[in-house]
Amino acid sequence: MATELHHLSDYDAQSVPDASNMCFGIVVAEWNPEITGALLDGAVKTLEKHGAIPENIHIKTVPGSFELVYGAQMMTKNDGFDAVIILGSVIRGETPHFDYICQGVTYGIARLNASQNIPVIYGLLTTDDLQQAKDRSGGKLGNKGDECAIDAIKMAKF
Ligand code: RBF
Repeated sequence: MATELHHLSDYDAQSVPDASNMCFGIVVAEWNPEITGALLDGAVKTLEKHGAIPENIHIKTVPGSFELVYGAQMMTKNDGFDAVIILGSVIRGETPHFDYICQGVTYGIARLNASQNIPVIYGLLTTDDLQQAKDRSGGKLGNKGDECAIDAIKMAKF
């Protein structure tokens, strides 16, 4: 699981299906916008790199990561999408809030995946500090947004 052992933007391009006929929904949280903006940038660029056309990438924002579950649920009810990606960044603070938000989002997205027919890809960075989030959103450990795009294409094909 340790991201130190896994560069988030490294993948075998041969194993990625063509995405030119696929339609994607992305829900992105507004909290920590420097991070979530970089995640979104990575996800969109990687989807397009594998053939997705910009008109078939639909982006919606929600106020914070906790709202990602609702946003994803609304998107899974739209039959037009082949996969939905959620993007958020939760950074540990001084109160237990971090744990509640992370658990809520994780459980909510898992439930959606078990109950809906459209795969929802989990792009939530849960880090102890801002630097760890930067490292994973285009920094030294790659970009979680790239990884989510590849997972979305593969799961859409699945
Ligand atoms: N949302 C995030 O996406 N990332 C955070 O790091 C984050 N930290 C929060 C810390 C506190 C103390 C509170 C009250 C909210 C935080 N939120 C964060 C917002 C949360 O996901 C949600 O938008 C709000 O709780 C409203 O439902």
